[in-house]
Amino acid sequence: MIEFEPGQLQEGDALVIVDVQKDFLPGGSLAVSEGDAVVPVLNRYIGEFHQRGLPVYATRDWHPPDHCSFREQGGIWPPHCIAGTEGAEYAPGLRLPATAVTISKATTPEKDAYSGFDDTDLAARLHAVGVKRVFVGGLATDYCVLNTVRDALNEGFGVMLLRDAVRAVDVQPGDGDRAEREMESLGARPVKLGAR
Ligand code: VGL
Ligand code: ZN
Repeated sequence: MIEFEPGQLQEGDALVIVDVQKDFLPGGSLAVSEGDAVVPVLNRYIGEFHQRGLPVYATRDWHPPDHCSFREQGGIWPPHCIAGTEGAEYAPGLRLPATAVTISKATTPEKDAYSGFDDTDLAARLHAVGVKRVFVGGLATDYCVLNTVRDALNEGFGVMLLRDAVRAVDVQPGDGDRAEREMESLGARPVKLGAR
């Protein structure tokens, strides 16, 4: 993993925070083990980006109540992140700046979507403001982070994976580790922000 100094952040960099929502935290309906541990780490990243005038994006899983990914409807997940419910709120303590852009995703009942780029305007928004490189962290490593990173690379962005700011669902043990290796093999660089 590469230690990345905050001073190396530059114009064209953006922070993309994936699905840091209550339902993915311990106690939530689709809890990610240690999911809450990403919050203070991301707050530090948010501060470094915001302070430099670099844009911050936050995706959120924003499902209709009858989303196809829910077990009751034959899907594989317990109902989670239903639009407008408490479980879909951002993690308490996540200090998103007022200028952060929210990207709601997976809003179509009959279509599953893990990536923040899937049927959203995230790519267009990033390109429109000259973003070249995205720093990605959040939940969960093996689903929405993985798919968001894959699409970011396909869209031509450089991708830095914030290794200390992700956690995995690990439906099968090792899923998170495998996802990290896959992201690296596709071209994402695993980094963490060093001390200033
Ligand atoms: C996610 C499972 C179901 C995620 C979303 O944000 O990684 N995982 N829906
Ligand atoms: Zn979901």
